[in-house]
Order: sequence, then structure tokens, then C-alpha cells
Amino acid sequence: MSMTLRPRWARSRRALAATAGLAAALTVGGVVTASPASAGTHCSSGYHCVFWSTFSSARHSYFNSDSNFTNDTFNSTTYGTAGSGTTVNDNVGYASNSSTGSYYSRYYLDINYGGGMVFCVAPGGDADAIVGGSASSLSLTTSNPGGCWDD
Ligand SMILES: [Ca+2]
Repeated sequence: MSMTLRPRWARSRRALAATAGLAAALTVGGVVTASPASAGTHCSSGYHCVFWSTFSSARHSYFNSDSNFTNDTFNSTTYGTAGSGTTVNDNVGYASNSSTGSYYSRYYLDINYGGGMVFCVAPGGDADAIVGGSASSLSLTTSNPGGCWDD
């Protein structure tokens, strides 16, 4: 009895995993909204977002770590135009995290992850009262750095 049940269970697990993988692939373009558990404010599924001022200003979305914000601009006006075209470096107002891989966003004072961590955002979290915007690089980690914005 149990010999026939176990393989059937294993097959259904594999099928589930394949379905989840397909769903993840489809959300890469940012069209599909994330599940509530992993969605940061105004940030497409899978991305780590920074805003010029509030969540209703120009945005830049990072999909991976980025060692240098000096060559990035707030290039999305989906949720607001204020700050559009401004360099991201040292101008981060708010930030949000819509990671689908349980990645924390760690923001550093200097480029190349130098100068120490300024702040971090947990998966699904919003940083909506950042003191100073002096972030210059972003590193992703699945290890909780501690003290991150998490709601
Ligand atoms: Ca960059």
C-alpha cells in the first residue's frame, strides 16, 4: 500500500515545482502582481525598488545587486514624475522590496558595497522614512542582516 503511495506523492511534488518555476518565469517582466507576502509598495514582482522621494515619485528598479548607483537614474514614472531623470546615487528617498527569492536588499553608503550598510529592506518590506538618501550600491542576500525595514 505505502509502496504505491510514495511514488505518487513524489510525482505530484515534482509537478508542483515545475508549475511554480513557470509562474516565476512569467513574472520576470513585472506584469503579474506578486503575492501579498512578497510585494513591496509600487515594486514589480522580483524587483528591489528605490524612489526619489515617496512611493509616488519617480522610481528605479533593480533585479540584482548593483555596485554603483552613479550610472542609474530614476527612469520610471509609473507612480509619479517627481525626480524623473535624477541620478539614483545619494538620492534614495523611499525603497521597497518585492523579491520572490527571499532576498533582503542591503544599501551601502559608498559604491562597491563600501562605507557600511545604510539601511536594509526585508522581502515584502517598505522603507518609508529613510533618514538621508546617501545610498550608492545595493547588495542582495538571503541572510537577514538585522534591523531591516520589514512591513
Ligand atoms: Ca548601477
